[in-house]
Amino acid sequence: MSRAYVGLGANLGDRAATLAQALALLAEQPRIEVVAVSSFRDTAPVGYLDQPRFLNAAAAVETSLEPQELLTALLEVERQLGRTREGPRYGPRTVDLDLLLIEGVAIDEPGLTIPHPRLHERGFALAPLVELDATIVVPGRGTVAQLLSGLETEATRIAP
Ligand code: PH2
Ligand code: MG
Ligand code: MG
Repeated sequence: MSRAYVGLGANLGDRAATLAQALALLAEQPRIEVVAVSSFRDTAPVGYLDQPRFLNAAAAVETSLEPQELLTALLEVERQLGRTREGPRYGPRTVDLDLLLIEGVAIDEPGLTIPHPRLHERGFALAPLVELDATIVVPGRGTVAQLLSGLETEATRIAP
């Protein structure tokens, strides 16, 4: 069994209902057990700014799936919730499930990079992970708590 962390986001429609449905569908997937869920956070959009605010969360899962199979299961949940992929990169979406981390796993292949390549710089992904377990390590970068506090320091610095 592997412990993995999934990031969830939504910024169209009833965001909280969508995240709740996504978590329920995730728990229904074969060989995936959802063991913890963070609170839902309202966050400012990152990367593509002209879009509604997001609701973000994270889930800890135990799985016997291989990484690529786990990714396929996340895409299946997105598909079940009617996710389409038109529109700009980083643009609005009814639901987004991202494979953020798998304990002890580093992969860099086309279509699958673990840890998620932008996790360390995204407060909306780090904050729910800190809530689940502040000691989670992003390989080569530090704990999620260290990474998040670095971002907050940057954001609140006034001078120089
Ligand atoms: N997801 C993105 C791009 N920007 N911003 C926030 N606040 N939350 C997201 O989940 C998000 C984003 C691409 O997946
Ligand atoms: Mg995403
Ligand atoms: Mg995604």
